[in-house]
Amino acid sequence: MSDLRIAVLGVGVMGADHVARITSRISGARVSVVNDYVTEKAEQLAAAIPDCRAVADPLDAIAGDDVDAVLLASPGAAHEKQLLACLEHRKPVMCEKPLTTDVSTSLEIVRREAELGRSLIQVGFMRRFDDEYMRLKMLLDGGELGRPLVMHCVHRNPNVPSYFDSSLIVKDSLVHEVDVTRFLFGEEIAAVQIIKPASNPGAPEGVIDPQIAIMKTVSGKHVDVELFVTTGVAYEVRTEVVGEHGSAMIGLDVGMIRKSSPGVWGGTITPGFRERFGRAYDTEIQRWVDAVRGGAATGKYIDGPTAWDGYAAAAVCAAGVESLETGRPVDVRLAERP
Ligand code: ISE
Repeated sequence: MSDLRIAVLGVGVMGADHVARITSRISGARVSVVNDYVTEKAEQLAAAIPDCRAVADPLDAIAGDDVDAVLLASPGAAHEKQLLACLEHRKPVMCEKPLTTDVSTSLEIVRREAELGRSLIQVGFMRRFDDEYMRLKMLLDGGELGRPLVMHCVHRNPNVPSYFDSSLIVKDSLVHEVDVTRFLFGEEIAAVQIIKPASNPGAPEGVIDPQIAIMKTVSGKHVDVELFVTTGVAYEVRTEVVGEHGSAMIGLDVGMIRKSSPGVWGGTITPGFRERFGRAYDTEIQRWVDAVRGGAATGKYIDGPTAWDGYAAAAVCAAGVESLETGRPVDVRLAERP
C-alpha cells in the first residue's frame, strides 16, 4: 500500500511539529502539501521535504489530487470552512482543537458528517494517547478502584501567549480536562462552574488566573480543576481519581530523583506541553494514519476522539465561559446525538 499523502494546513508551532513528526517518525505517511497564511513559511517547509508543494489557498490544498487526508493545525476560526471542504471532498481529517469556535457550528459539523454516514473527522485531544492516561483509563475500566467518584486535576502552564484572556483559559486549557473527564468516566458533563480566587499579580492585566473549575457529570461525579497558566515555573498536569476502593494519580513528573551536595534532592519538571505530550502526539498521529489507510476496508477513517467529542467539549466550555461571567454553575445542554 502506498504512503498516505497528507496536507498540513497551518504550520505554526503545532503544524510544524506535525510536519516534522510525519516526515521523520510516522510510518505509512508523508506530507505532500503544506499551507499557511504566511506563504513564505509554507514555501520554506515544502522546499525541505521531497515531493511536497506549498499551496496558497487552503481549499485548493484540501481539493488537491495529491492529498488523501488533511491535518488541520490552522487557527480555530478557519476550521469550520476547512472541515466542510474536507467533508465535501470526502477526505479524512485530523483536526486540532477546537473543532470550531462555537457550539452551533460544531454541531453543524457533527450533523454534516453524520449525513455522509462515514466517520471522517478525528479531533486532536492528544491526552487520550498518553501512556499515563491510557493506564489510568484501563485501571478504571478494569474496576479495581470500584466506581470512580471524584477527580482532582491540576493544569499549570509556565506562561501563555500574549493573546490569552480569561475565557481562553476555559476554551484552550480547561477543554483538555473536559475531554479527559468524558474519556475516563465515559459520560457527559452536566454542569460547570468557574470560581475566581485572588488573581496572580504576575498575570497580564485583566486576565483572571488562577481559576477553579467545578464540573458535575450526568451521574453525579465531581471533578475539580485548578487552572493556573502564568506560574512562571514549568508545565504541570496532574490527575487524581478517587474511587470506592482507592485512588490513582498520574502526572507526577517523577522521572529521575537526584541527590547532590550540599544536601539537596530533586528532579526536573517538563517545560511545556509539547515535551510532556510529545509521545502522545506521535501515537495519536500514527494511529490516525493507520486508521485512514485501513478506512476503505473498515469504513472508519478515525481512531480516537470524534466530531461529537469536539462538539461536547465546546458545549461544556461555552457553559464555563458563561459561569466565568456570573460565577454560578451553568447547566450543559447537549443536542440529540445524530
Ligand atoms: C494549549 O493550547 C494546549 O493545548 C496545552 O495542552 C494546554 O496545556 C495549554 O493550557 C493550552 O494553552
